[in-house]
Amino acid sequence: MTPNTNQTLGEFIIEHEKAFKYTSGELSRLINSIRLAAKVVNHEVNKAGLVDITGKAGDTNIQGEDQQKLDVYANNRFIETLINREIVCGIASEENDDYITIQGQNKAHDNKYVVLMDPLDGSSNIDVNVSVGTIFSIYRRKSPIGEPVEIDDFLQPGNQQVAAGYIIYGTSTMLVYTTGHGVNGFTLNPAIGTYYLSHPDMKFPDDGNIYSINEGNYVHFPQGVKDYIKYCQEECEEENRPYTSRYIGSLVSDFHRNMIKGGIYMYPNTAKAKNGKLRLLYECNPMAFIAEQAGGEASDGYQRILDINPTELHQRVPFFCGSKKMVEKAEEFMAKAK
Ligand code: AHM
Ligand code: MG
Repeated sequence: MTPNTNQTLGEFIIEHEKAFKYTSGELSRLINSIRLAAKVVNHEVNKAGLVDITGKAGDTNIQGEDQQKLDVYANNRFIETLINREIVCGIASEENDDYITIQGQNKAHDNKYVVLMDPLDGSSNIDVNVSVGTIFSIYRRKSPIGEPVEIDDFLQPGNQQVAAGYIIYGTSTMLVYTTGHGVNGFTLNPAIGTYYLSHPDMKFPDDGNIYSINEGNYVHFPQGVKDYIKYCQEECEEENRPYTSRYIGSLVSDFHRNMIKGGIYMYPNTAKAKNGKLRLLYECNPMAFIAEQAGGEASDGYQRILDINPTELHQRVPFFCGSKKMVEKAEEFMAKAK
């Protein structure tokens, strides 16, 4: 079927709800709620440069309202939207210590999905006008409907995800998501507030020549990563090496570029950070699900990210994600140096 680039995200969701026979439309409504909250957050992120004019974060503005830091703002907007629409039974966020239990109508715990999210990833980049993102991950609860959610509803391996996606607040704002049937990207037309299908069926090139890693941590990297970086930098005309190094320091942006152009993103464990920096539940699992759905791979250096059994909400994990051949090559170096 030729993709219809005039199709809006709303139309796409309805069409695919029919095609994939989502049971009750609940997942569609949930993605719709995320789409809505993302528009509100986008509006605020776009004004970030004006904060100094209207009052710094933490201050009170002219109307007497508190100016919030943007990551707190984004967190509140997503949580409020999901709670108000009574669309999920629980939320876990990188910004909250514990998960949130949500009661539906009549104080019943009758919704079936939980959402895990990083409401504004890479937020340290906002001050310098670099793209940031929201990452979300959706699971079906394991506890019985009608009961309050439990920690085990959130501690599910990534291979149980029903949907995952990200919003990139970039030169244009995009929402990219998967429900396990490929990956589609929608670009926001800010004039009318509508997302259009701009990147249908997104695919990671099988191989690539971009590597993204914070090389400032080089001396603390495991030997396998040092060896792989050396491989990336070596001359080899047939294999298009040396590769190009590109690191924005904003996971969503680095991932998005690599998915379009072909590349690998790495945040390994270091001598200082034994499990790396990124969070399994809010960052790595959703990005890994998207990567695999786009034909890429995601690993902790030795095993598939999506098969890791989480033990705690804010668990960190080393992350290697991108074009299949590149991730496999990095794993090869990790195994050799073990
Ligand atoms: P955050 O969730 O505190 O924003 O941290 C996650 C971010 C990623 O977006 C990015 O890839 C990474 O941290 C950059 O870390 P570093 O500055 O250590 O390279
Ligand atoms: Mg983050």
